[in-house]
Amino acid sequence: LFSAVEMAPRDPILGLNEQFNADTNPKKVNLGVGVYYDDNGKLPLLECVRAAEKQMMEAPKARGYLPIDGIAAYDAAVQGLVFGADSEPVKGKRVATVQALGGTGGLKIGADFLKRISPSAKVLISDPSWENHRALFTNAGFTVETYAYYDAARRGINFDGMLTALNQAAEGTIVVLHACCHNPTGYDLTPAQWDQVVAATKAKKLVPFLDMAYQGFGSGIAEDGAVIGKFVASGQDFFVSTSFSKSFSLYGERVGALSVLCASAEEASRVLSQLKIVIRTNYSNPPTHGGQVVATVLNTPALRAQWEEELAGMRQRIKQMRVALVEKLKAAGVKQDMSFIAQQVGMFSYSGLSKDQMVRLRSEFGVYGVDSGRICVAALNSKNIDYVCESIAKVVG
Ligand code: PLP
Ligand code: TYF
Repeated sequence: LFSAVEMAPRDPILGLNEQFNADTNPKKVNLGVGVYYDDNGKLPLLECVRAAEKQMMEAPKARGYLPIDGIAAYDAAVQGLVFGADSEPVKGKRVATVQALGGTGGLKIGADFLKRISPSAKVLISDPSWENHRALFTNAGFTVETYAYYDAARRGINFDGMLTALNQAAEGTIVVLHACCHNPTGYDLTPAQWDQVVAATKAKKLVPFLDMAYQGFGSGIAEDGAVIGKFVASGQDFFVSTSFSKSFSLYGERVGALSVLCASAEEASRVLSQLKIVIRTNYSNPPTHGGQVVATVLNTPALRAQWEEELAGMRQRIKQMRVALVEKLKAAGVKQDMSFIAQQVGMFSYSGLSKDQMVRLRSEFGVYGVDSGRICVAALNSKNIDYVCESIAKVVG
């Protein structure tokens, strides 16, 4: 049965972790996978999460099956965060939201549902994008192509190219957009550019699918979510996947969601019924713990305030690391202007380093980044940044 099964390639990013773990260099630094570490290089357990878990431990509950679409209070909290609790779509019950297994799970439920209703649609992802976007939509049965995004020469976005691609796309094309903190480049659209993207997807009758994996890591929870309001105001139907992996530091709990904005409450209830079929035929219903933690935090004012503070702390620390990286690269002797790193947002930086340079960083210095030149700024800290900068200075020469 299995004699002809081929060895599948490793995930290019998660595979780096295995290589990193096997590296015996005592100075090694993992800037590969997108995970936030604190200044001591530790994965944080947020205080708000600890408090919510304590509360849950003090009144332990039996673990029955959750509803297929998850914890109602969780789904409501997600809607509040994404659309605003008092927003017209939420008040008008035009949003179908389901709890999902991380942001990835939200994307997959959306992709499977879209395949049922638009089987011949194409999917456009940014060039470049999170590699799993391509794999996930391809596995859902779609042909995946790209729209122009990164402009290496200008260190920014090829916005004309992006708009051209959207304007040339066939009606019904699914367009995956990074709501904020673009992975891997760190370059986000300006509000004015978003206005043009919203107008283009509306004019060409495209299907926007916003991936919101980093809400709160760019400028703030509301600021990073502002793009949702623009799509709502345009009167389009669209999809939003949410991930709490990074913003709650709950990677392993798999907490995320999918929200679908529909034209009416009646339409939303039909869409929800179909999302539930996708879920039921995949894993039946979501797990309890992570969703309960996030719902408790988001729905308890004091814990929510604490979360916002902790999230702001993570955001600010990343920004400090960006500024320090620019200064220390210069001090280490890097001649080229690296100030673009401080203009990028979110957890990642497209450093502009070549594949050869990234390979040398890994093999000679134990500094692990992705071959594309992407480094995770959120894994830098006051103890490893000097070594990282000296190493980069040596490979860029
Ligand atoms: N989308 C993007 C752009 C990401 O970078 C990630 C990162 O993990 C995800 C989705 C998936 O999130 P999760 O780990 O919650 O599945
Ligand atoms: O891009 C990253 O590093 C994160 C983590 O298949 C990740 O989004 C990477 C690859 C993957 C799943 C998560």
